[in-house]
Amino acid sequence: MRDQLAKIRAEALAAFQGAETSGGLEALRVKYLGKKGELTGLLKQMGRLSPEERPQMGQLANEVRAALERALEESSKKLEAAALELRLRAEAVDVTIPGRPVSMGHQHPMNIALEELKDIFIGMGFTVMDGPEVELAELNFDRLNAEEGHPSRDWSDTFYFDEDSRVMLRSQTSPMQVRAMDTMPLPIRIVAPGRVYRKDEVDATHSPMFHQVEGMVIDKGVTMADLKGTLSAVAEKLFGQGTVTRFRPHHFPFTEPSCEMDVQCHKCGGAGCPTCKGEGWIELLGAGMVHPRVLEMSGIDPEVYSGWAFGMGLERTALRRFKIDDMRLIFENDVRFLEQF
Ligand code: 2NM
Repeated sequence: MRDQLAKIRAEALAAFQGAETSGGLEALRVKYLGKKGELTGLLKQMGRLSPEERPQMGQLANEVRAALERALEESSKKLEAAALELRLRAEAVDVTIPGRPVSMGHQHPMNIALEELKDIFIGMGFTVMDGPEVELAELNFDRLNAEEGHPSRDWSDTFYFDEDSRVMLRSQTSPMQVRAMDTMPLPIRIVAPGRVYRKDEVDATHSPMFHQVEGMVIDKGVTMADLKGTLSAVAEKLFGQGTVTRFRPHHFPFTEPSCEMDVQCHKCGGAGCPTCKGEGWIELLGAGMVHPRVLEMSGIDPEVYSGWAFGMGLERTALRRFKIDDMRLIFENDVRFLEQF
């Protein structure tokens, strides 16, 4: 029996060492150490031994079992390490291979113009505000002194959602100024850029959706001189130092007095050329002193506070800034066009 144990031990140790896969090793474990394995089979014959021999053989058998289990564990670890090594080598990434070039996009010309404008106003202490495109006619019209019957409220000009003309796509970003007057502590300095919607046919200078940048200042003692000084400074920052501005009288329901600001054509210096269509001047924005009724409707006392506001079309500004002659190019997003900026 001692010989048989030694034989099983030697055979099993050699077999374990020679195993090439963990599956093969498991089969060998069953063969030698399993319930019906060789070692167990031998132990079942212990009954035939004399009482003196039995404990010695028992101890020897336990030693063999322990030795085999140790060897099994070792081989199993070796196989696992080898398998891992193989996998790591197979899945290795060569970090020295040159990468595929990524084609980088860039900002849309509209976004470039908007970022420039925002930078200018932020530099002057304005806060940028964002708000809903689906708006109440109350905020878009009533609170801006455009009463029932005002031509811009007509169904042929405005996108309404309901029969009662109460919910609409905003036609200007001024409702944001109303929200600011309703909620912000005075004084207020804000700009509100965003999409606006009007029922216009598409042509070289019109689109039913376009972008506006509107702004407003309300404080004690604010005058038309602040409006002219600030907006002229914006024009200089946008179009270069020495840019000449002029203000013409105009009419808006929400401002009194109202005006439009032109910049002298940068191409011809005011002589008249194709860029300014022979005018020498290019219209940039509408503005005015916030109407006392608009202040009152937001609970601001027009005897104490005054303010000025402006609105400019972003597409038109971008067209001018980048010397583009058709607004449709701005919206078509043809990369051959966009790549030029
Ligand atoms: C314009 C022209 C003139 C304007 C007025 C206001 C408010 F809310 F303060 F009354 N917001 N925006 C305004 C004034 C807008 O767009 C051409």
